[in-house]
Amino acid sequence: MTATSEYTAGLSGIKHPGLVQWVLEVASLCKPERVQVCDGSPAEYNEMIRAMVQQGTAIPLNEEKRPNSILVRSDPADVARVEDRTYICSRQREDAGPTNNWEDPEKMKAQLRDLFAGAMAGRTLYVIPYCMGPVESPLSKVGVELSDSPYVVANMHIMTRVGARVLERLGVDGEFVRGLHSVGAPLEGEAADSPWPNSKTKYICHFPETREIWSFGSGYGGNALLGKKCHALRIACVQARDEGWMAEHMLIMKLTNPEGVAKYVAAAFPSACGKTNLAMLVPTVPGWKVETLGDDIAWMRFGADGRLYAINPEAGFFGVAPGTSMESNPNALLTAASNSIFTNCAMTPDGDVWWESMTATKPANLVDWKRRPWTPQSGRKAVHPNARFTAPSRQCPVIAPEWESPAGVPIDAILFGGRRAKLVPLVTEAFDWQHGVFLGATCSSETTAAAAGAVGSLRRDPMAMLPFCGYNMGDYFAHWLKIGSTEGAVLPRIFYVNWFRQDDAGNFLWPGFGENSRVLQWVFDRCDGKANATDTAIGRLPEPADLNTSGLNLAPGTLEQVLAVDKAGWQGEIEPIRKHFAQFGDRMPAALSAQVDGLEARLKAGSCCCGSKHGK
Ligand code: O2Y
Ligand code: MN
Repeated sequence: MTATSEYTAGLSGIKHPGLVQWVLEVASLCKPERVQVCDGSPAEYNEMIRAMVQQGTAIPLNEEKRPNSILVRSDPADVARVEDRTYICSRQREDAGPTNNWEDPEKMKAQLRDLFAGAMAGRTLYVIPYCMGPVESPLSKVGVELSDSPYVVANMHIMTRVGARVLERLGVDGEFVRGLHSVGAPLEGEAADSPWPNSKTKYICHFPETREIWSFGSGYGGNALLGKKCHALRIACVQARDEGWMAEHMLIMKLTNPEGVAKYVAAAFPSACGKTNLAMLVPTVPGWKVETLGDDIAWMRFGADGRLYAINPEAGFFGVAPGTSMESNPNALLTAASNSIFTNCAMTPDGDVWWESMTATKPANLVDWKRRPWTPQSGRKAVHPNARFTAPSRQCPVIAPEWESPAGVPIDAILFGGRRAKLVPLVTEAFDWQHGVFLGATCSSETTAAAAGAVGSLRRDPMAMLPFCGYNMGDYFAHWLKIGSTEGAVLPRIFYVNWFRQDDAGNFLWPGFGENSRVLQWVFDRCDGKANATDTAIGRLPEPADLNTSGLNLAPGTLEQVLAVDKAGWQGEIEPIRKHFAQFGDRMPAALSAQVDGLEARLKAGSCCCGSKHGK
């Protein structure tokens, strides 16, 4: 079936002429077998699962152990985001900036049109109307993804709100982000489909000026589920700049103290720094409660009271599986107890999933993520390091009751962080918003496996947005500064945390996980004016006595080490920071360059400006 009139037949439920026209244009380019508009129903979800099982992509898991869940195994060469294939196609190269791959939009579209021509032959083109954020929230945004992958449809059902109610919100002329995705593997003749088609050619392209995404050749995660990184971060941050709000790579959590007072914290960490673990943390400090609103993305807008209100645009978690256990993150494990999709995990003989660190003892036999028999003696990992679970947020045992509040929640504190073995103290509070923006702009982390590429090297990852900022990062810093100077703004305090500092023998100094609640308590109490801090050259730090360490068994001197400000070491950061900022040329806000001068001056000044108590 290729005639436009036949495609039209399936689109009668769409009242938006612009959307109908676009779907028809795409269909006539990609030549799918048929077009199906997704309604977001459980029946449709089951149909996708059936299609994946039939294709050999998915295996249903044991109903007793993991109800309504499947295991999917990708092609071994399609396992993570592909930053080197990710493009920001703004008209001017400078508007993409030095941290993004850039191509001229018309040139890129011409190349993409060639790739997409006939790319969906023999497949179904799914029209996925989705809403990022609660459908009834003014802070939410609509997108439509056109994809030829049932895996994408099923994941979008969990990760976003899909279907008729979204089309309803869109009306006849509503704005929406256009996302086109194909696995790039047309079905020719009678040849059998592959369980996970994987094209050698991959392009993840963003056209921020026209709010479009074209993704070709990968079926995995952030490359294919276009609502997540592509829409909710790369395109949304451009919309946010234009409209005066913020789209950030941040978890959202609710902290409640023993007196029942609640505060909301948003936190940005580079990929795979334990954001999901922090979002769902089980506090070790008696009487404190942590609830989750989101684990990856926050959209924030000023409310009438001048505070920043955040929503989580997503409806599910696409979490890293390996390392997730009842010890490290019981709430994540419980969230994925049913109705979940597991990608590139191992399978147990009784039809459940397994991954490294899930249990203290390794199963005697497994089928690994590459479909090979595996035993603990195999001498290799059973699971890909970027194996994932896709699970509905509503199933999280500690989901905050207001997680879908249309108004969002008022943010009291913003945390930045990264994975640094040396130098960076456990927690530092910014002197003010501008200094906080400086801390965010200089975020750095030792890399992990969430993106394809080198593991273990240090990279600057401003506000954890390096792979996700859809425009020039210098302009992005300027936007942060502008937000801070908004009249009537009641701004969150900004902090920088590092759970990963090590001693000279390579041992972690801080136990992390639930013990991070001690740091959160200090953050909370700082916001309430109830905790002490001491001014240092790099910011305001707690003294060991200012942290609640009751019941914490740290070796003598460890707390001092994890909070130490190594002045000589920080002097060594000045030049790398200047170099990092220099790449943005005249787009770099002078106020942030002045912050480097300020840091340098404070470090040189010796003790005169350090060590002064900044009390409650
Ligand atoms: O999209 C992927 O393939 C994995 S990356 C990811 C997934 C969920 C949340 N965050 C990330 C990230 O890289 O930041
Ligand atoms: Mn992320």
